[in-house]
Amino acid sequence: MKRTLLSLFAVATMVAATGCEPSRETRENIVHTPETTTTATATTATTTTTTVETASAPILVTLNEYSIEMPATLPSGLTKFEIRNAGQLPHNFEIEGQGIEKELEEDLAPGASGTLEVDLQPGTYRIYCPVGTHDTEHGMSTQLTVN
Ligand SMILES: [Cu+2]
Repeated sequence: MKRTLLSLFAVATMVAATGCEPSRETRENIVHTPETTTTATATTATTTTTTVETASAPILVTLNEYSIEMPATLPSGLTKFEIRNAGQLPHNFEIEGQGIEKELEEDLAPGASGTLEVDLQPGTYRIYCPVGTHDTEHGMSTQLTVN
């Protein structure tokens, strides 16, 4: 009996104060909804950023007369090489080692780029330009070590 009376008193007070019909549910929504929305948005933003950082970036390779600029060591696994010809002559990118022999399907014109995906296994690889005598007479080659 005491509880009922208290509740009635509370309801009566609120009706008097607001002039409309109050309910506990409505009051809770008004108080908590904005807080919940803010938290959910912040969490989503953090998750998106993490996913972008985790994705493996392509390995940049720059070809020139007569050099191949790229990392000397790389971790094993599926690797995407992004190769750019920064020189004045056509060049290509060929990788040989551990039973792998791959090159770009077409030579790169000056200023052009191409991508080559290779599943790298641990070991050493020879990387060179197969165009003309760039490798044999001009030393356009380098070595890659995969760990
Ligand atoms: Cu070349």
